Amino acid sequence: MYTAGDLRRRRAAVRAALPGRQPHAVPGEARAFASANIALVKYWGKRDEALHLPRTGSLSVSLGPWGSEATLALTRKAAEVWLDGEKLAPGSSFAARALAYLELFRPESGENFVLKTRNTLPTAAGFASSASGFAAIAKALDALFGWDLPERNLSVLARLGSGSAARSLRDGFVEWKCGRKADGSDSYAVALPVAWKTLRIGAVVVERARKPLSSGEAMRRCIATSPFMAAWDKTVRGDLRAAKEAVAKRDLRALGEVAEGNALAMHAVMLAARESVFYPTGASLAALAKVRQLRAEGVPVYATMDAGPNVKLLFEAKSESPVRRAFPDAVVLCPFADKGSRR
Ligand code: 2P0
Repeated sequence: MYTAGDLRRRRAAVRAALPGRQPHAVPGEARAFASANIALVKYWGKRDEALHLPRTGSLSVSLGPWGSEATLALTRKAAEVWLDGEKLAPGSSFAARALAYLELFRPESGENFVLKTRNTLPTAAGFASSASGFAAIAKALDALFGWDLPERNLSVLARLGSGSAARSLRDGFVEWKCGRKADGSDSYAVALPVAWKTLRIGAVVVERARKPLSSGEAMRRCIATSPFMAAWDKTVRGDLRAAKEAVAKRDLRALGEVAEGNALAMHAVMLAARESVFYPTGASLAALAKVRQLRAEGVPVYATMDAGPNVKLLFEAKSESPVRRAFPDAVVLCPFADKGSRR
């Protein structure tokens, strides 16, 4: 997956994020939880593949109690990866990715990891779990080895697992800073100090099958072939400013317009790639049309989509009834629900 040079750079990034600390043989196990997140201004494109460094900043909202839990322990036997109570074959895609990541943190004394992950995301909601999964693993490493790392360093470590995992260490609104440095030490996420209790996220699942093309692959193709990539980078910078302003004012209309426009612009970048990447299905487009219809009827609801066909809705508590009537199967999440109430 990574060249020898990439691996050296990844190891150097890990060492830099662990000042005065290192992995060492420890008894026992450590458990940690991280929330999933939905990008309102998307991360789409890397400037550095090995370190998962983005071309632009991005902004997300955390899903609070919905995410992933990771439990880590060391063993003298073979490494193991478990997902939701099932032991995965080492070659399966999540196990291979997780083990390649954990390899960066093996103690010099040679122990392997036993990783058990569990998702608290409602499976019916169709959210991706790689962001919360890798953020939970980074937190569990911190707890297992007793590092007590600053959050910024943890965000850097999570990013080396999956880019969007950098944003999954904090609750609420989170900005992942693009950074400028080649080693990525200034590309980490920070929380915005805004609580918005009435904000709701609706998940409209139109397809459960795995996506045919990974987002990493799709990003690469867009960078190599999409004529809209340069316009995308510029669009994101403006959207990021506007979205932060809207969040500070808790202005759903302003935030919704930016988030919906940003998501569709990202899909336009993909549509223009050669060969085109097109994740939405007819059912996704029908859901988007329904969102517009609701807005025309005076219900402030906005849509966003990631690298897949499912649609996520953004609205406030006061619009919950008409939104639920229009999307009876939607799973409605409260990102600012009190911790613990919905685990
Ligand atoms: C995001 N996505 O900002 C964007 C929007 C998908 C669409 O981050 O290759 O799994 O591990 O850095 O984080 C999905 O990409 O990619 C993603 P890698 P990741 O949420």
